[in-house]
Amino acid sequence: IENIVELESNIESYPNPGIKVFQYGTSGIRYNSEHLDHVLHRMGLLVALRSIHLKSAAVGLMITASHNPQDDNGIKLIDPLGEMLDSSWEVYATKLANAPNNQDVCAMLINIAYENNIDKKYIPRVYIGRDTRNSGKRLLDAVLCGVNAFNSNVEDFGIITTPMLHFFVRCYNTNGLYGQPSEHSYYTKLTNSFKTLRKMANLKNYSPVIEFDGANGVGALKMKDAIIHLEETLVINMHNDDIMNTEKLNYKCGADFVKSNQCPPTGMTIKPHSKYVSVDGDADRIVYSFVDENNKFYLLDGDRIATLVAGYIKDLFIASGLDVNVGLVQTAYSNGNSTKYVTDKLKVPVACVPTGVKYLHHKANDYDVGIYFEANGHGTILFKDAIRELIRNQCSIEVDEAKSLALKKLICIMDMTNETVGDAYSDMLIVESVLCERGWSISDWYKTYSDLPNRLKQVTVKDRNTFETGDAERICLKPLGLQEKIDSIVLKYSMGRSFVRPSGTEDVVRIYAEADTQINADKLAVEVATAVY
Ligand code: 16G
Ligand code: ZN
Repeated sequence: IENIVELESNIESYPNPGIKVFQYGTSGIRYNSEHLDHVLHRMGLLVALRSIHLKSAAVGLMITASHNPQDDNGIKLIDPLGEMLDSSWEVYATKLANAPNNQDVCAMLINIAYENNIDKKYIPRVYIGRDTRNSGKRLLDAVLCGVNAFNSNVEDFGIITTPMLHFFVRCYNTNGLYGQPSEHSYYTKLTNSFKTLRKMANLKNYSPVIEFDGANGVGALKMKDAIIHLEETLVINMHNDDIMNTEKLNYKCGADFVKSNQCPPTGMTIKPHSKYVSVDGDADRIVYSFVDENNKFYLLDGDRIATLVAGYIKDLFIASGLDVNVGLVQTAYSNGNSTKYVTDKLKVPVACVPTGVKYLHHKANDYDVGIYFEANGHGTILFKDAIRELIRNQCSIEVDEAKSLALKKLICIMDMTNETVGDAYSDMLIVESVLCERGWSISDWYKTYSDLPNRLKQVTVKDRNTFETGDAERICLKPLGLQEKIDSIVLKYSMGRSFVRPSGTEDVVRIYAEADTQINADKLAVEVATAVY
């Protein structure tokens, strides 16, 4: 840091009004956009410093509040391989966001530089993107002011999806091996492998028609661009694509609405047995759904996608003759029957970790091929570098036709996957590939296993920090005695399971319950909620 006076005057442009205490949580910082200017400015400063620390590697800053309402906004910071910000720096982010006055911000930055032995000779490189929210442009200016305090190389990609920005960051830092940091490269990489695989696929009951619910956000905008690349493979009918009226963003539509309310998105006509795809406000989550001839609603959420993908990949490896360890990572929210199906039927090992993508992502790295999905529709597939190489090498020398075909298909799946983070577009291509390969309609997919009836509830408590969980959130350690109460309640229910955890994003405690019937799941949730009060 050359010039403290300059830095101080930069910091003065965005003082902290001191209205709210922020926390860099499981998915960055999110709040009503009115109060975020100083936070985004400081995140601009921090991300530039992070890049200097990482010797000019590109780091990413995404301005988004995902599935939250239009009035909110927020930030997600991205590390060089497209992964989420390292947790030691999350602590800095929280401290900086809350520093009361300008001198504190300046002192903190100097302290971070000192603690990390940061060598100021490196010029930072910062990649920026934002979703469709109205406040995005104003907050971008705040970010730019912060980033430019360090004379950074800045690339503003404008309105893009969160997973696109993750992808671009990784592309830059891996010298083009993963693709180029451009939308064109992103679409061609993912879509070309999709089209190649499609040429090898089976059709039968499969239908290429998709009714796309864009949540009136960036997912819709980008799907319109993608359609050109998908010609002759998918028929995508666009709905909820009104990005001009931003109050419609995520409103009664999109992946979070459909998953949370277990009902079809509004804003479109729902026809029996059509295939509905809903994404969220920054297009990192996806769920499928349909209704039958009696208008009964069926949801195919992250658990379903995970089981579909795990089964397919496992089969491809068996067919390829390669002995590779494929595993699935879930959270406590995953439906008990999905876990059972994957373990007993697919014979794929399942790990359970606490809620939050970074925990799933981390755990997935333990397998040669790690598939992870949260029930809410956020997930991807991770291939170890060595496995990637093994597949490609084996494919180039394989003489057995069936094995060679399986290897080619695996390569297509690898190239279609955005491994940096959950990506609705990439996930959709993967799901469509597997469905087509299997020759399945959406109801065929649904028939693979049946979900246990379940219920989510939340209760407002005085202090959610008095709740502490263990064993990947499946047991409640504090308050003392609560778990014993939950155990004795659960015992009364056939197939009963329930857990309680403090939310990482809101001031509430969440309760999940599942049992043999919907009535019982509801009752169980109520009983456990009563024990929590
Ligand atoms: C965040 C997480 C999401 C998780 C949710 C749980 C990321 C990118 N996002 O949105 O994965 O499901 O929090 O929220 O990690 P809760 O703690 O309020 O239940
Ligand atoms: Zn999202």
